[in-house]
Amino acid sequence: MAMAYEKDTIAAVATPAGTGAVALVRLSGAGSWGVAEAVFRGKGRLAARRVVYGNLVDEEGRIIDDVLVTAFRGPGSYTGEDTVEIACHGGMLVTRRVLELVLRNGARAAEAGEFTRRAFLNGKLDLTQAEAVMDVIGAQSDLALRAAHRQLEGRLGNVLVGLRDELVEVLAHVEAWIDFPEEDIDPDTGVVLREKTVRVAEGVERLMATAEQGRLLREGVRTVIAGAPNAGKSSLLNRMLGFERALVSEQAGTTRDSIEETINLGGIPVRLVDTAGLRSETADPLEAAGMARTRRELGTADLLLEVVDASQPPAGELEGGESLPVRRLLLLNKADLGVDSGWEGRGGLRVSCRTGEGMDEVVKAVVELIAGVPGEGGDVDAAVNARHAGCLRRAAAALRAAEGQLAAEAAPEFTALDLREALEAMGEVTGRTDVEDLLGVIFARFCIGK
Ligand SMILES: Nc1nc2c(ncn2[C@@H]2O[C@H](COP(=O)(O)OP(=O)(O)O)[C@@H](O)[C@H]2O)c(=O)[nH]1
Ligand SMILES: [Mg+2]
Repeated sequence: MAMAYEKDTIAAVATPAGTGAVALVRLSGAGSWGVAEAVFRGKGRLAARRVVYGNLVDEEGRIIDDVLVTAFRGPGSYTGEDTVEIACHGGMLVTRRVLELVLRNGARAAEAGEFTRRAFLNGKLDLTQAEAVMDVIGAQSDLALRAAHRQLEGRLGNVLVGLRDELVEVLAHVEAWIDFPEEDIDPDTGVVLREKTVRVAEGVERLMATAEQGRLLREGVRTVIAGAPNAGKSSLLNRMLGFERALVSEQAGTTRDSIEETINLGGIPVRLVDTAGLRSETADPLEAAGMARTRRELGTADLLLEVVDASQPPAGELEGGESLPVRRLLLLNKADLGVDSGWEGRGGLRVSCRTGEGMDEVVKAVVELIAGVPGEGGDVDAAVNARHAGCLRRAAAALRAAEGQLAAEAAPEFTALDLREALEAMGEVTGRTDVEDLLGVIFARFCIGK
């Protein structure tokens, strides 16, 4: 693979700013070994994939730090270029001195994300994998991390490459009709091409459908706890958090403001929001403002935990109709006092925030609602992000249009336009748009017109 981007040598501190035992200064580019050799006095010379101990010295021969240096030869490195990693002591000052030293000796300060950008440009990663690097670093829960790792492995890219290859075959056939109109078109071929197009469209749409799950995994599930005053909403928040975060009182209307905390529920990041209780009327303007806020929270929630005092007969569910989230769970609280027979058949979970009864079931039910897999925290093969979803939506629309053209036996030029648009949109997801090359390969196999 051609080195598209080995012009200059970049350097950056790869570890977070702050004090630590060690810090890592990373160099990448054709000149990186040269830069390192200019400032390093080691017990032995740099060698690929070997760790060498020694000192970094400045232009006056003063020792800046003692370090471990690991060198890599491209393309067998993260960026695909020659790379050097300098592990120095993790003080803020010493780290800065090391970076300044390599910058004075021929390296340039890397821009944000430049190492990974080079890895992409040198064909080490596709775009989905490059994005997954950030997802792995930013992951806040096991499930999000697992999904990010799968994407880093290239699963999403592989699925897309498979779909794209199938589609390029279809396009090759359609373009053959355009290029060789005198060739007889096998009537069955049209049907087969249409079937293939539909198959690819379905694959793209399946990926698109994971976008919602991707968002929930990356950003967390906004979960609003709502219900009548005194139902036990604040008690539920405290129970789920495992400590007393919200004020609990037998006085109705204690919670006026929304309280938000993030917890890890079965591997899913869940943002719990405790709200002011909803009742039909109040004379207290502060409580009224709290209730208005609760309604707003409900409008943006991914999940609703509706808490009721089940020791009392039902007195009207949450109204609010269309503004309530689709995912909801009814919690029959205060089960320790006994559940009123009026709640039978409502399908709620019996819980007690006082004794902890039913809390495991709540966790299980929430995970199931979000991940769709009971118990084991879900198994997400691909969870596309918003950028992917945008490209995939365009691809799906173009594919469905192509399907229509094929069904109507329209002029192949129109079909080809739609198919190309779909391929381009799919290529944008991975950043690989080498359709012309692929067409060449397929045409070579085709032997059209002998
Ligand atoms: N017996 C019993 N009392 C509860 C339970 N959960 C909450 N409470 C009581 O109900 C009252 C209201 O609780 P709170 O969490 O402040 O309700 P909120 O207004 O919905 O936030 C408090 O006195 C709690 O101690 C429960 O499961 N069982
Ligand atoms: Mg409360």
